[in-house]
Amino acid sequence: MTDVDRILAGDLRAMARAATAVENRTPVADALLASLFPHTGKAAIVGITGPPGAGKSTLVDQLTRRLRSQDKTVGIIAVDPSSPFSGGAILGDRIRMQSHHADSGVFIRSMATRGRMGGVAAGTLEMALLMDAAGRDVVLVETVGVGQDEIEIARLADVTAVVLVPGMGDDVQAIKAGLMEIADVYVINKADQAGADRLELELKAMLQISPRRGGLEVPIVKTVASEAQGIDEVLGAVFSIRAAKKTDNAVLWRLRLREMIRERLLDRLPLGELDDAATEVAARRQNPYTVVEQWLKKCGFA
Ligand SMILES: Nc1nc2c(ncn2[C@@H]2O[C@H](COP(=O)(O)OP(=O)(O)OP(=O)(O)O)[C@@H](O)[C@H]2O)c(=O)[nH]1
Ligand SMILES: [Mg+2]
Repeated sequence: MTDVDRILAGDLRAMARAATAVENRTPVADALLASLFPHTGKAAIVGITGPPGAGKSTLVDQLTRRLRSQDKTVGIIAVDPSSPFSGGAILGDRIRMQSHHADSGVFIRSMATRGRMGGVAAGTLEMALLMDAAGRDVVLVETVGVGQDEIEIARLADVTAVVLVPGMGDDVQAIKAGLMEIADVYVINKADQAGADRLELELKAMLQISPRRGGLEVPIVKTVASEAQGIDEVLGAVFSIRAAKKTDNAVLWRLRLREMIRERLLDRLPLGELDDAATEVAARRQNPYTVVEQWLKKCGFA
């Protein structure tokens, strides 16, 4: 039996080996993923994003419980934006997710972005595809919506849920425009706290002024994730959106292919050679446009 066969059969140890190869971006990973690819496209890949502390991990945990009670297998990818110097976030998630560790129906991996913009999407997509090929019914991808990463997540997820909480100051105005653009469904978590109704009204008003492109309705679901309230409603919304969005696949793949190319180029190109030039540019002895142009030429892009 090859590793590909083992993964297709859902073998956890083979999956874990492959996941490590994907994390380390070894050539083995690409070969493996190429063989697995024809077997992907079945899992529901769901992005869960939103501001720090909104309750994303709690929601992922509850969604997982509910899915498991329906006998669905789950993959969880926690994308950790923290730098190697402040890697606290991941630990909290790991501890919270430990309740699933004895359950072979839940496969959990975290991906560190290590501060690399754009780096998250390719590796995370590949991790999701690995779980998809291994027969996971649903893959939940948690990212913190603080920068570019959540936009990247929308490119790899079939459905993106943006988790918001009441009392975010000027509420809707305070929410990053980027988060608003990618939401297929809004989850107002911590609905046990004051201001949930107001936030819902503001979101509805905002959606009326600027509806989602493509004309799909963007549902708003209120949850108290810590009390397992609203979980079925979130799942219901996610699965109906996924069914409605299916035709978007070519559009998604166009974005994904661009991202994969960007990622592989960054891996292969001698970026280190730019270090000296960076010093020169910072001192205004060279201009960045000429530096980039010359470097691209040197790399074979005439
Ligand atoms: N009151 C209330 N607290 C909640 C609810 N959901 C989660 N929490 C709490 O909010 C805190 C943050 O929850 P997490 O699930 O870690 O939030 P997160 O969005 O994953 O946080 P980061 O990954 O660090 O960005 C925890 O103390 C949870 O117990 C809720 O519905 N109501
Ligand atoms: Mg979290």
